[in-house]
Amino acid sequence: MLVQVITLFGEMFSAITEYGVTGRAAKNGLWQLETINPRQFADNRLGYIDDKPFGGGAGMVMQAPPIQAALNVAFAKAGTQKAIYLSPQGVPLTHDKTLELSQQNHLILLCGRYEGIDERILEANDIEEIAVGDFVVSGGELPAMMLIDAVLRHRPNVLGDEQSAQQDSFCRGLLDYPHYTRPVEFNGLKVPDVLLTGNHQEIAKWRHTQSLLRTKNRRPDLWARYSLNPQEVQLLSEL
Ligand code: 9D3
Repeated sequence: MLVQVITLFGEMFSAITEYGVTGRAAKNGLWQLETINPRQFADNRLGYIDDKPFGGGAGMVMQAPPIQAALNVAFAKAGTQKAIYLSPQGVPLTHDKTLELSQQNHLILLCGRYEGIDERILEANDIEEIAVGDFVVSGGELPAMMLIDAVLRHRPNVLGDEQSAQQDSFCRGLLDYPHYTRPVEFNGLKVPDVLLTGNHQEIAKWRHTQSLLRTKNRRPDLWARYSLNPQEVQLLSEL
């Protein structure tokens, strides 16, 4: 998968090209990152690509021409005209969306800084706006890295055989159960007895129940959409 990112801060992306699961996947040739700095298309020697907003107000806006030039470079290489703009005004990123994007062989991501980009970029191109949550961060780079990481987890051979994206709890619509490892006692706190019994069926039931209870208590939004099967109704009735 070729991921092209239009950003003023390409160096930040070493977080995903050099570390962890995504870093290993890059080393194994499962994906590659290319960053395009719109500064190289600035109309001035200093590389400024931002200007004051028409209509006034605080902050600066990224100018359309250098962004369009960067997009055109990416479009030509990818052979597609679709791009994603990471933006606080976007549709929130979901598990389903990351799965859909993982089917593509190219991704083109556009990261804003300052107050964002000139709106005409969005009017003139086939661009999807995606946000990562209802909170504010300082630019599109961290959200883009979250998206890339989440997408790559769905690609073949990115996760080891132990793990798999299908085991990730969100694809079942429930939160994960709690995990424990040695020592058996820590700060006077013991590992739940059932996990020490070796009874795999009872352990699976306990974990499933924990997932249900956590989802119900912490994520009423997920719980409302979740439909319990008869076995799960039984598990909850046993409490
Ligand atoms: C005063 C209006 N603010 C918009 C909510 C200004 C503003 C804040 C943060 C403009 C741009 C940004 C930078 N944020 C992102 O680029 C961003 C983001 C986010 O802040 N939250 C959730 N998802 C995303 S994706 C990109």
